[in-house]
Amino acid sequence: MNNPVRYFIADIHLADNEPDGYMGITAGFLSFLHTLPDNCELYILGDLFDYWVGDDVKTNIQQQTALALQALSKRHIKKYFVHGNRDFLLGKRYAQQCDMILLPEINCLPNQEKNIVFLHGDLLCIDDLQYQKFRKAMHNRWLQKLFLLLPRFVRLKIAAKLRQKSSLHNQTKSEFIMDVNQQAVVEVMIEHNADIMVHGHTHKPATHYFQIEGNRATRIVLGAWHDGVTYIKQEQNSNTLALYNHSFK
Ligand code: LP5
Ligand code: MN
Repeated sequence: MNNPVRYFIADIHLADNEPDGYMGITAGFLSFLHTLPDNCELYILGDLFDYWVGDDVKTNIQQQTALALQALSKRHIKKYFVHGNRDFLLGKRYAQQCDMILLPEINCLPNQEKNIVFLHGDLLCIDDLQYQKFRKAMHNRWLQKLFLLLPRFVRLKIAAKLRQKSSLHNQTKSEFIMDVNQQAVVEVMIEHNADIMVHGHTHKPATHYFQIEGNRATRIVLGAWHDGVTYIKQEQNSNTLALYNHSFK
């Protein structure tokens, strides 16, 4: 193997409204960035922000995060971003500000004989028919263009309404419905010739082992950052990935 140290994170849900002086997600995230070794790669698998209504809405958290990510470039740390269901509108302009590369929905990294496939994870929740319908609508290019033309305060109001509706809907959905569908997992892994899958979204950090066509397969799920730091690390020149969870210091 010949790979740099790699980190995968997702579902940080950065927001502006954290109380002052509270050692919460923002502080925890910024100190995590400081601990990254020089020359590593950081893969952000979506929902970096709690919601995103356009690159032109410049909030403190957006600015602070861009500066922190941009600063990593001085230490030759490469950043990659996959959109989540909360920040799918994060655009090229902001990515440039952070000096991070925007990636498609599903991506592969070569690893030994097979690939590591990584994605946000919402695509795999196919039993949640309501959500998949909603997702399809949200990903309509024209609707997105129209939304981005709206005044900022209107966009923020719509986002707040959608968040409220989502929380309400989630209370009525079963854990099973909101989790990934195993058949969808297997299909994506076969299509991308992968024996390891990494994703977030479900907020259920765990490592799952199973078989695909008689061969061992692994799915590693990243946690959300509400309770602490959670990431997957691939050591330099190693083909294994490990999940780490610890509380904010
Ligand atoms: O996000 P989370 O964890 O709560 O739940 C997700 C799914 N919900 C969402 C919605 C997001 O939270 C809202 C994001 C706002 C982004 C910014 C606005 C950009 C608008 C752009 C317009 C082009 O993704 C949730 C899943 C859950 O994950 C688990 O997978 O279940 O899905 C839903 O809650 C969808 C509902 O089932 C159906 C949605 C009903 C919406 C009703 C529309 C009301 C319109 C009001 C507009 C003013
Ligand atoms: Mn998500």
